[in-house]
Amino acid sequence: MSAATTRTILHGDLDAFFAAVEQRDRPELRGKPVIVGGGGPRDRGVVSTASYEARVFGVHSAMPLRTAGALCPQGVFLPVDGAKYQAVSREVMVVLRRFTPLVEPVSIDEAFLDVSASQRMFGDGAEIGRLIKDDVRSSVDLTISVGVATSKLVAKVASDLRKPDGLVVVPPGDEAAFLAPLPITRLWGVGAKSAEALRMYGVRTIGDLAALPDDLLARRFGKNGPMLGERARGVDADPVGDRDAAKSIGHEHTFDVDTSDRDQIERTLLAMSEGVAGRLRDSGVRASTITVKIRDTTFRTITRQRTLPDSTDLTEPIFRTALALARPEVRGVRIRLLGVTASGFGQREQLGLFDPDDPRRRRVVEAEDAVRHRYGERAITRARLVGSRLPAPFERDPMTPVDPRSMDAPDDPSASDTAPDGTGRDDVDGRDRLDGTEPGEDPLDA
Ligand code: DCP
Ligand code: MG
Repeated sequence: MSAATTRTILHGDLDAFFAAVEQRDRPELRGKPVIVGGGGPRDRGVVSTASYEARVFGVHSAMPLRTAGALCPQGVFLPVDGAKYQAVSREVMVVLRRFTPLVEPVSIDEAFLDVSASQRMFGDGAEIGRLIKDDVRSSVDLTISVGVATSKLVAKVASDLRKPDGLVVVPPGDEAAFLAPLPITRLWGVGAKSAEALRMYGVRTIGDLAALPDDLLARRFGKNGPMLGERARGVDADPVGDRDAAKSIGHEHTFDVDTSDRDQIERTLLAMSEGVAGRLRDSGVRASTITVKIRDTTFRTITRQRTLPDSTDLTEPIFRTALALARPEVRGVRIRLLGVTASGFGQREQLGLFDPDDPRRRRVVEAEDAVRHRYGERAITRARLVGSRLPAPFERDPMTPVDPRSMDAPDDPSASDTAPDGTGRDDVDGRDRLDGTEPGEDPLDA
């Protein structure tokens, strides 16, 4: 690879994130097996995460809490404090942005960084990895494992290899040799189904996969097959920040029956504004532009947009703006579909020199977010929305995007983009969920 195309990519992933935050905040829990998720060892939910002390007993994420209780009866079981972890996550992302503007958060506790252009200022990839680890420790008192490589794919595998508190550097040119001895399941995007299918060809390690002929891979895995082979050889040109697709966050609703009822229209706008504001807060961004979309019974579709004087992540200004935009357009018209979208994002931290919002109001909103994260989107409902039968918000949160490069076997239902419950949210590996319940299970149903 020529110097011009050699990139330096870091992947950072916090260690036992939820449990580590709890151990940080309650020093008496340090060194103890801590299990975060649901209500406790008799709860029907699942483990969100376990401290490394608890992992020794075989406890891991997504395991039923009752199983964890049986394996580790001396474990300290704690509920999920989603709002707290989101806040810590944002602080960590701010630390990462000190080293490069090219930061791509992948989930609540991990991100890719392209530091190719930062090396003159901070040193080489390994040095930046060390600096990040030191900075995360001194800023938020947590450990982060870091992988350094020439691609996102290899950096991600590297960060996972020496957890906790790892730093693994893969020099340019060593990618294929580094990956070769590792089990195939370490390769990002190879799920259980693909691993099973590959086992039929005698593939156990990434090196075994790299040696398979492309035409065989194409026959078995379709158009993604040859890409699988390339990735096994450590080839991955995907740029950092490329899927910062969250340039906007929006909700749409199609009425069961087209309506001109003003109250129903306004309640729908309120519900969608609320959903959009919650997603903005979860993502740590504020939006400065609000767009409404209106489709009438004849399918005529218009959009109306307005830029706010101050960017926001709160329901009220979004709803007020949506209402002002929609009101003149919906009068006397039968409406089929409504949408509310927020765009023009800035990071909350970067805008946060002074907070234009009432601090008490913000505390209330944060408390609501905590309940929403724990019990689901519908747990807090404004009086005006009761009985409005609106669908749960369906848009993704940019902090926890689905890996769009997931290349599971075509017959693997987990490779589908749409969750079985039709919400479009990625619950496949539970990363999107903060409440420690089973996918599709209603936490209030316990
Ligand atoms: N999480 C969850 N349910 C899962 C997986 C994860 O709720 N099935 C949450 C809890 C984790 C956090 O996401 O703390 C980050 O996920 P990781 O996979 O990075 O796991 P950890 O950070 O806990 O541990 P590790 O040290 O292996 O990264
Ligand atoms: Mg982690």
